[in-house]
Amino acid sequence: MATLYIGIGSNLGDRRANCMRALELMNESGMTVTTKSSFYETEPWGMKEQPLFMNMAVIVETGLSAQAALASLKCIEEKMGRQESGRWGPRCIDLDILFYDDEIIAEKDLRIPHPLLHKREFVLLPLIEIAPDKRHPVLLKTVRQLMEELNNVQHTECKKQV
Ligand code: PH2
Ligand code: MG
Ligand code: MG
Repeated sequence: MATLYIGIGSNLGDRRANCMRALELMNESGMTVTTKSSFYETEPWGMKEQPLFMNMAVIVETGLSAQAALASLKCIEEKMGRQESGRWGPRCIDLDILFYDDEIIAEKDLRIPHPLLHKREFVLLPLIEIAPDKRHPVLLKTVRQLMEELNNVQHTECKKQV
């Protein structure tokens, strides 16, 4: 079994319901969700002119390889009706692998750890809630340390939902 960390985002339709539906589909696809963060409503990063996102992060136990997990997550995105909207455009659901155990993978379609995770408050803030001491296998810093470093250079609005 491997431990997978996944970042979830949605900024179209019923954003919370979309995230919850994705969790159900993950549970049905060999990825057992064991821990989930709160929801955070976050300012769009990268491409500003789009609706606010709802973001969360989850920890999953799985027997799937990283490649198979990626294929299953893409399949869930498709099933939920995700349309092509460009690199950072609006989407009803986005499921990104952040870490897969301590593996480092650099393939054309699969890069783990997620290459931008340390630059994104909307990823680190939910992640810090569920895995503050998880160490980034390339940067060799914990999620908490990465968040502190990012806070020194950039701040984007992320509102924890109650
Ligand atoms: N996802 C993106 C681009 N920008 N901004 C926020 N706040 N949340 C996201 O999930 C997000 C984003 C591309 O996947
Ligand atoms: Mg993404
Ligand atoms: Mg994605």
